[in-house]
Order: sequence, then C-alpha cells, then structure tokens
Amino acid sequence: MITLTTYKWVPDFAQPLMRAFRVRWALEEAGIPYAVRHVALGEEQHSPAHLARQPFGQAPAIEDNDLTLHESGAIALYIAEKSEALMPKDRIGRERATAWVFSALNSIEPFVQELGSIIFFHKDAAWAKERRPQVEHFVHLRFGQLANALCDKDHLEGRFTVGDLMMSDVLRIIDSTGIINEYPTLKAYKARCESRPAFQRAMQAQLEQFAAAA
Ligand SMILES: N[C@@H](CCC(=O)N[C@@H](CS)C(=O)NCC(=O)O)C(=O)O
Repeated sequence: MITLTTYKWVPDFAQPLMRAFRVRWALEEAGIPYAVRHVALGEEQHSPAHLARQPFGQAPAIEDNDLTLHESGAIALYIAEKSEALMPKDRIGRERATAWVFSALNSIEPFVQELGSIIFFHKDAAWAKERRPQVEHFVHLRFGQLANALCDKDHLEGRFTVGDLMMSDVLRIIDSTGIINEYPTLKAYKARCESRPAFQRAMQAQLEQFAAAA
C-alpha cells in the first residue's frame, strides 16, 4: 500500500493548502487506498529518517514498496501513470497532460507562491509592501495567459487530467486574494475541478486529520 508522509499539524491557514493535498486528491481520483504517516514540524522534520524520504525536510513524500518519492509533481505523475482517470492512454494526451503539470509548478506556482508568502508571512513588512505590486503584476499576466489557453474549454485538454489537478490546486494558494474573480473562466474552471467527488473526499480527509491532531 502507498504511504503518504505529511505533517502532523500545520497552522489553520495552511491546512487546506498543504501540498500533501495534491497527493491525496490524485490517490482519490485513481481510487488507490493509502496509509498516512505523520511527521512533526521541527526536529522530526529534519531527522535523518525524514530526510531520507524528503531531502529538503518537507512534505509530501510517498513510499510504494521499494520506491520512495518526493516532490508533489513527481508523485502526482507517478500516481497518474497508474490510472486513466488522471492520464490519457494516447501518446499526445499523455505528453500534454504532463506539460500542464510542469506549467502549474514551473510557470504559475512561483508567482502564486511568492504572493502567498507575502500574504501569509510578511504582509506588513516594508519590503513586502514594495514588492507586492510587482508580484501581483506577474500573477495577473499568468492568469490572463492561462485563461486564454483554457478559452471556453472545461479542462486544459479535452478531459480532466493530472494537469488540471495540479493547475487548479496551484490556483487555490491565493484564493484569499480574490484575484481569480477577475478571470471568470478560470474561476469556473477551478470550481469545476473542486466540485469533483475525489477532491471533496481528499479535502475532508486532510481537514479531519488536522482536526484530530488539534
Ligand atoms: N516542491 C515541493 C514543495 C513542498 C513544500 O513546500 N512543502 C511545504 C508544505 S506545503 C513544507 O514542507 N514546508 C515546510 C518547510 O519547507 O520547511 C513539492 O511540491 O512537493
């Protein structure tokens, strides 16, 4: 059975956003049962045992028999390989879905994450107030470009794939800014992805885990 390593507890704002969620969601979409290992932030996070699973002392990581894997993108692609629910069978469909995973993590998440970091950790710092407009400019640029690519489609490609899972999860990071409301097609796309039963099950499991730890 796949074991997902995640944190025992994180602050309230991070509970629905933690990247372990992507893994839970992918596993739910694929219909793969999993066990969860909880690691505590701090000493245990930087222990040799955890660094062997996640070299940067972060979460998530998974273990599946003889494989240990870190990076949410690599893990999502690994799970997607196991299920057509996430990864089309045809060559072009597979390559396109994979490209969208990289787009989410490499072209969108850096800007979204920087804005998230300002909002969640440095809102009142002088440097953050100065930097924020520049970061928001890039977020708007990327959101506009993504909305153009999505156009009037329901999903980035012809159907839901691991690329949509990753993209919609990245978009969630800055939900609290309301920026997405300026992009109605993206907003509808994110809502469409989040209405999936697998998303709901994964979110419930993630939030219940933290509630139990409180
Ligand atoms: N690139 C990594 C990022 C993982 C990451 O940033 N995890 C956060 C939790 S969502 C974390 O472990 N933060 C604590 C830390 O970096 O010390 C991935 O996508 O898996």
